[in-house]
Amino acid sequence: MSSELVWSKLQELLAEGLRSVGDATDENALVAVQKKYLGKKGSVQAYMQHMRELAPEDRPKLGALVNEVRDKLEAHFAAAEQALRDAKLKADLKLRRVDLSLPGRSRSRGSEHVLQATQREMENIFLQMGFEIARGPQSEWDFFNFEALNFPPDHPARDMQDTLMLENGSLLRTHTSPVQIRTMISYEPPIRIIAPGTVYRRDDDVTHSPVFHQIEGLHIEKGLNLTHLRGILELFAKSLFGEKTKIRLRPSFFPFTEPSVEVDIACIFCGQKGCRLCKQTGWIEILGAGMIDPNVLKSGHIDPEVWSGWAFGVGVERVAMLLHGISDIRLFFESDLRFLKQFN
Ligand code: 2NL
Repeated sequence: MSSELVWSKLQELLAEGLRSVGDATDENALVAVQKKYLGKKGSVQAYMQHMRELAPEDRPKLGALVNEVRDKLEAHFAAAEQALRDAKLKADLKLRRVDLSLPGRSRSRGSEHVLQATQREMENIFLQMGFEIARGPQSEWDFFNFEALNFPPDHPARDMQDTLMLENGSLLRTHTSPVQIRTMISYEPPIRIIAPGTVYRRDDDVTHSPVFHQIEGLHIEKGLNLTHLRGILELFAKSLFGEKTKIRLRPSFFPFTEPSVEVDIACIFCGQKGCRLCKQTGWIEILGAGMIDPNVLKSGHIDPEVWSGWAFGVGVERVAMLLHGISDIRLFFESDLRFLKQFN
């Protein structure tokens, strides 16, 4: 074959290929055409077979021509492929009825639970005063929950009626005092800690929940007395309920403190005129406290002849109920968004 003939045949092949591309109406047809002309055994490549028939000086020219035809066809294929894809997308979009002007579905962000917020607020007051936060297990041994705290063996709190017992002989802590005992054993005084956390009792009514939260505080140092307790707890009450809040101490009893006191705040609802919430007394009880019983210090490996200390316990639910005027403790645990959203 002469180089002129090869040249004109290649031009014909190019024209034919371009026409076939134009005739292909879908992607499958286009791929078939592509294979026919540009595949390894395609008709463009087949022209290389004629190389040997040409004069040596014409051979590079043939190679260049074949490449040129191939490039042109390839460009055409790519353009046709893109055009098919665009047409398909357009047809697809025409079928859809998407109203892009509709507002999106919003997902609400979670927020802190009112109890968590109250606990954090109380923690911060003590952190500012230099107390540290201590934590411990929620399932405890009788020793840390009762024995080390000077509960006599027949104390009613140790009864199954009041405490949730576990099968391995441990129990669900009824207060966070065990954390304080563990801290006393593990650290040298002076000690200034608070132990916030979940506690459990067999108790269930509008003001008692079987699961509730408590913050206990412990201050052990040389020469502490009730005035130190009073000073810190007064500052705590003022920070929580307002600068003008007055407190009073009433004698009470706990197995782990001696003397023991109940701390009241002047009624924040009626200004001490007497109302339903303070039961006409003008005072509302917020926490229990006292000087740590020497027996309890000994349980914590601390010498009561050298060190003295005071401790307190306050209910997180009780404080949150007072701060927000909530009358039923169960609302905290029902996860009803109509209730929870009021505190955001
Ligand atoms: C209350 C009363 C109180 C304590 C808790 C305590 C802990 C140790 C030693 C001595 Cl390790 N005391 N804690 C003291 C007095 C009262 O809680 O009514 N809480 C809601």
